[in-house]
Amino acid sequence: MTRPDTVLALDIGGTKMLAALVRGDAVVETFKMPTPRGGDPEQWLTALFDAISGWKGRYDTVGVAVTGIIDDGCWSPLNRKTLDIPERFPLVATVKRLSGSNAVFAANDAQAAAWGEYCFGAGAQENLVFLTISTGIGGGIVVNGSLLGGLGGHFGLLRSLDEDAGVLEDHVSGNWIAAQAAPHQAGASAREVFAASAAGQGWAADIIQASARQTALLCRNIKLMLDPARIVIGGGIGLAPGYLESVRKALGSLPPRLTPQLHAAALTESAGVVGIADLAKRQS
Ligand code: BMX
Repeated sequence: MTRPDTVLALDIGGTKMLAALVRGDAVVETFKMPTPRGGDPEQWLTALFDAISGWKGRYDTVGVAVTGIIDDGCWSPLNRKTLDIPERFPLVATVKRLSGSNAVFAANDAQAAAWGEYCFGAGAQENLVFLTISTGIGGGIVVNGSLLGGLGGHFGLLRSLDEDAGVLEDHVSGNWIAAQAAPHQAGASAREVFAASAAGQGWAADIIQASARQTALLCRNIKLMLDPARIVIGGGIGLAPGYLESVRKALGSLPPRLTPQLHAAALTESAGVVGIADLAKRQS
């Protein structure tokens, strides 16, 4: 028997794909698999729905949060280094076919997580900016109870005046941390870099501090641009042991009025599925 209050929520990021059955802020059941590095979204989604085929009949509405941008139900990349997908993949139509549901809503992953934290997590119903420091850097902005859509919050794609420097996330996030570690520990993942730092490896601590300094500068600039009551930080890097403290230290001594108030994401990796589930229910 279908539970009308149960939503199938998918969160597809550059590193992992998470499927969850969600009721309000409660995650009832989950399934997680790595985001394949090859193939295309059609194959990835087919594999994901095959894996959760036992959930059929337990949901009506489907919410899909993805890294990248959604326009008219179609999914496109903004930074192929974060996830290399074709332009304007027909995401909503594909999920409708695979799920058998006609109530499918898609949004950017970080915007969905921002909404989840605003409604049920560390947002406390105040104006907030959410940052996920993960494969890339994603963001979401909630102002006066409304979530900004479209490109809103795509802080990872900010550029400096140095045209050759590329985009911000290519100097901060998980992909960058792993690339910086290569000369010290071949093939090390960002998670392994944090482990090496915790084990006293100075090279690893230096990489993490360099990332944290960039994130701190981003938070200072967000405070000046949007003056959110709080900046909620999530993502595999953002929630890694010691990272948020490193960002706070890197803020340095700012006048209190200019100091961003940083909070760890309360919903951790569930923020995206909880947020997209609520957004999808509001649309259906
Ligand atoms: C990139 C961009 C954003 C995304 C952010 C975090 C792509 C594919 N993604 O800036 O849309 O929110 O990365 O992505 O262009 P994640 O996979 O780290 O959650």
